[in-house]
Amino acid sequence: KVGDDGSRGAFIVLEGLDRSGKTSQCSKLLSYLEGLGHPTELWRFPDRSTSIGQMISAYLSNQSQLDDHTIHLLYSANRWEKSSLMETKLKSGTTLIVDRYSYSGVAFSSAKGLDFEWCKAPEIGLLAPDLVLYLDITPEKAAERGGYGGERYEKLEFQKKVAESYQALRDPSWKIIDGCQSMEEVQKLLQEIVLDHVIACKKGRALSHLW
Ligand code: NYM
Repeated sequence: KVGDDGSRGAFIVLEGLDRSGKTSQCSKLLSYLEGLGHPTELWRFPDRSTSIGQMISAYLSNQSQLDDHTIHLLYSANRWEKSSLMETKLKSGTTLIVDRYSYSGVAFSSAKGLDFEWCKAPEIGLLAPDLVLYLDITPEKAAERGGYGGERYEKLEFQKKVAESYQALRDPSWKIIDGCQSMEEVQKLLQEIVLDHVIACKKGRALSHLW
């Protein structure tokens, strides 16, 4: 079985606005990599299964009110509480496909007006992904897709600010994928890039930390 040879898994993050197609693409990537025999798991943040995650979930569904700084730190704590397990999985050869990570944390909170550097600070020292895939779609296109639920943030005006924050966070290593293409076209592009990274990580590329 691939992964039993001491090589590590790849840490792959998908980012984008709400309704950019991340979640569907993540599950397709999981089937693709599993089909090729690469041990793979699908993760997402916020991870609503923990007690911190449940506080986040209550906040998102407007069942609780929290100060912007407080919820920001909870999102970060939710990543920290999972970080040692993530590292163990990666080192044991499992590739992690992760739906949102620290970039969502900074993009959404700074869109509310919180200081950009302050937003980045609690993420310092978390594992850095090997690859960030950004599904690029305009806020207007995302809104046209419909399906914004009743959750916080799912409003056109706010998503425009989130898009600007993502723009400020982008670095040249990100792969920007035009998210307006068909689901199949997007998936085909993602598969090629992801497979390259899975292979590079197997060959022993070192894990690093944010930022
Ligand atoms: N979100 C997600 C944040 O505001 N900060 C974070 O750190 C993360 C990981 O949670 N609208 C926001 C973005 C989403 C919302 O995520 C719920 P999802 O992927 O829709 O379950």
